[in-house]
Amino acid sequence: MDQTANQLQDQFQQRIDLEQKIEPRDWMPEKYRQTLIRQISQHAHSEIIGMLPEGNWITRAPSLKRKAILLAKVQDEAGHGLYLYSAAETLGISRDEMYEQLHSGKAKYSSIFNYPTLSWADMGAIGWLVDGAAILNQVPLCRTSFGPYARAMVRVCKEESFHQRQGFECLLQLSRGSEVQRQMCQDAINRWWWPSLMMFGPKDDESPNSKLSMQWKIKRFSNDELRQKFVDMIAEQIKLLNMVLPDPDLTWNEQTKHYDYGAINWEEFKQVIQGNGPCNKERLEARKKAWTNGDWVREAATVHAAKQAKRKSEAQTFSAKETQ
Ligand code: FAQ
Repeated sequence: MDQTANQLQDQFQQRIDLEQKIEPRDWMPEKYRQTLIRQISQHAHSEIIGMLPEGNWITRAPSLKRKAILLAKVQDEAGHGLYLYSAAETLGISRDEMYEQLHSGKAKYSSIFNYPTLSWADMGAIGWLVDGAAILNQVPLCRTSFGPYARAMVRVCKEESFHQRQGFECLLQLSRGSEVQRQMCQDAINRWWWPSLMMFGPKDDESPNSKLSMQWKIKRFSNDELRQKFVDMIAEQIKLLNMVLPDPDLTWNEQTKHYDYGAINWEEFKQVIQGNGPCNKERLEARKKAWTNGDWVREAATVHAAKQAKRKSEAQTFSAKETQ
């Protein structure tokens, strides 16, 4: 690396250390740009694919109130995807390229959305556990070093925390209901608990991206630190539901002041992120179909925009002539 490149790298790291935000037009190492494109686009894909498991229950919500809440939540996730795609675009990648990476399987999305939603209680479990995990991971991202990502996350987090509360409230109702409702609630918790722990990513010593992401303050906490925070939070909240977490090894550790928990099935995680989870194929097919079906809309919008631009430029030429 020549001297100028070294100086640029040093200045860049100094700015990060001083907690200054990096903006799209600032100089940045190519690896920083690529890491952000990877993380932000995968985050955006997760929000969009994340609409599918819950969308599955919109027509079957048990009341008008629950249907309205679920519709609003799914719509919020679409909004999160759009802010995030926009933030990634500021790094020089187009939205079409990002979709292409998703559809070809090159880009990942969160493992959690490859599990099926089998009962209404899953809507509560997703809100409480999945959005709960998402918030713990995303609140620190409001302080991430890249300005557009940090700013997008502020609104996302406000909405996610509302989602989590509605999920908990949904499960609370079920937990106070009939025996069948209580069983549904416990069953949903049993199925979503371990996949939620996997959302935080591999163990720290097996997380190849963490070192640089922490140095560049893209990530503020490690995968294991956030996972532990989540376990500590949920192990307390579940007491209010009078339910149990499906982990016989979950115990309070007086020395560490944290909950110890059992072994995560990392082989399952690996399989899911390699495309072999229960719903991977179905999720990707649904996205690809939506893309193909949206072809005519994109074409019509492009033609409309070109017409508008032409009319605007003709009007400008006309008024310029008038004033001569
Ligand atoms: N699933 O080296 P690390 C939501 C990949 S949004 C799939 O530790 P990193 C809202 C990782 O990409 C949920 N892949 O990676 C909602 C990497 O592969 P690559 C999404 C995973 O980036 C709620 C490899 O493993 N949230 O839930 C997963 O430093 C309800 C090695 O991993 C975000 O995206 C996984 N769980 O740390 C919507 C938050 N974990 O790319 C609807 C932003 C790891 O090198 C309903 N992202 N991998 O091929 C992050 O904070 C980070 O990217 C981590 C992973 C923590 C996810």
